[in-house]
Amino acid sequence: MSERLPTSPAFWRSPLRGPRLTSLLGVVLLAGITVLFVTGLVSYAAYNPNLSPVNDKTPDKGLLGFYLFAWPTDPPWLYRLNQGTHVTLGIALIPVLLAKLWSVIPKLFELPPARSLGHALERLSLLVLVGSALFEFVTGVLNVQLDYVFPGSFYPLHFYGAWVFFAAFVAHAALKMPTVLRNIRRERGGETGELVAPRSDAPTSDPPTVSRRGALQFVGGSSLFLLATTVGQNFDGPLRRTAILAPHGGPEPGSGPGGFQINKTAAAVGVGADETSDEAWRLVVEGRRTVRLSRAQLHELPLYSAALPIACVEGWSTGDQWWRGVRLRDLAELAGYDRGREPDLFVESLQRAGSFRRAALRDNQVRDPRSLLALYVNGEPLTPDHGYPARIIVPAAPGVLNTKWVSRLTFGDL
Ligand SMILES: Nc1nc2c(c(=O)[nH]1)N[C@H]1C(S)=C(S)[C@@H](COP(=O)(O)O)O[C@H]1N2
Ligand SMILES: [Mo]
Repeated sequence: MSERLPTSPAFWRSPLRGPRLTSLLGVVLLAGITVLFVTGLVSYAAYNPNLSPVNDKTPDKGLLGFYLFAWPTDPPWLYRLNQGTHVTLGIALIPVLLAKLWSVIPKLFELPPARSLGHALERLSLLVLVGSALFEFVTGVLNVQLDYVFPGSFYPLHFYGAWVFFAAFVAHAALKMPTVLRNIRRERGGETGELVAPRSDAPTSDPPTVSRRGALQFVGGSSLFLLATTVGQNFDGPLRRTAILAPHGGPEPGSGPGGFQINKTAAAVGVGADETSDEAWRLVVEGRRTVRLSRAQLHELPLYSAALPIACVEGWSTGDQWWRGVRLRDLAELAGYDRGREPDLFVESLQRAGSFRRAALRDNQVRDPRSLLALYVNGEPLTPDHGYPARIIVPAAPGVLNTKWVSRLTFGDL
């Protein structure tokens, strides 16, 4: 067999590639990806997907939706922590994933394709594993960096991809665990950076250009670099500016009461002053009865304050902002629902096109006294970019449910 073909073991000449490296990287990924999977499922539940078809256009999750639960409103930083962990960890694991793929590349090209049925299944599961892992990392990063480039919706793609991946991952980890443990125990000598004798699966290695320890340090260093340049997007002030690799989700917000991160500006979604002025804008509240309110009339209702963050699915979040406005449960009462019997809520924005102009909230979110139709933030009227004249803010909810430029609230069971 020619040495120039990738199907020949001799084609892959790095002596670093070997069971110990593969196993160490595998253990790191086992732990990291388990956290990614769990925080991902939790994040999906936070999005109220089964208040369909409003929040998710592919309502029928069937069996895979078995675990969905009503997302709580406490603690208020719940989504912020969950999503910050999911995105930051996912980005930091990229070098580990790439190194792991590099370390097993020869296996993907092995000939003959299958020696037995068992071997065929193992290779098939490896293909599914590699394919779906790449799919999840690529869709996740694209979503964060390029702002929902997907046809249809990102959520079902990433959600189904995660389940395909996890099935292959569990099978793979179970099959490989005995080998992993053996490799890590047997080759302790490798820890000093010495290379153990060439193995039979790397018969014609080139001389090493870095030690195995050097390679691991490179991978770990790359991970730490990504972590250090991403994690700042979860904080305010100078720390936020360290997030040089994170997309800032919009223009620099500047300073002052509205000086915190903006997802989409009013200009970007075509919401103009002609529609938001006090003369033009009316809030329509529907339910058992319909009420139309101007901004001045909203001020005749009791106003309350709540300190709550904005936490985006893309992994950035702000610290607590001081919101002030009308309680959603008071508006439910205006729409004819008794206190304590608040229904779900469908929210619509002035925005006419694009994503996130509508969202559905669950009854427990409507009932929480901190859930507001906010008119003010940090002591000033909302800025146009943060949703003037009125926006939703709900404790612990993903940013995407906090609709800006609200025009209509429809109370009722969804
Ligand atoms: N009408 C409307 N509301 C919206 C959005 C939008 O694009 N249009 N973006 C949502 C998303 S994804 C987030 S993270 C928050 C961001 O709020 P902020 O821009 O005030 O920080 O607003 C939400 N509300
Ligand atoms: Mo968002």
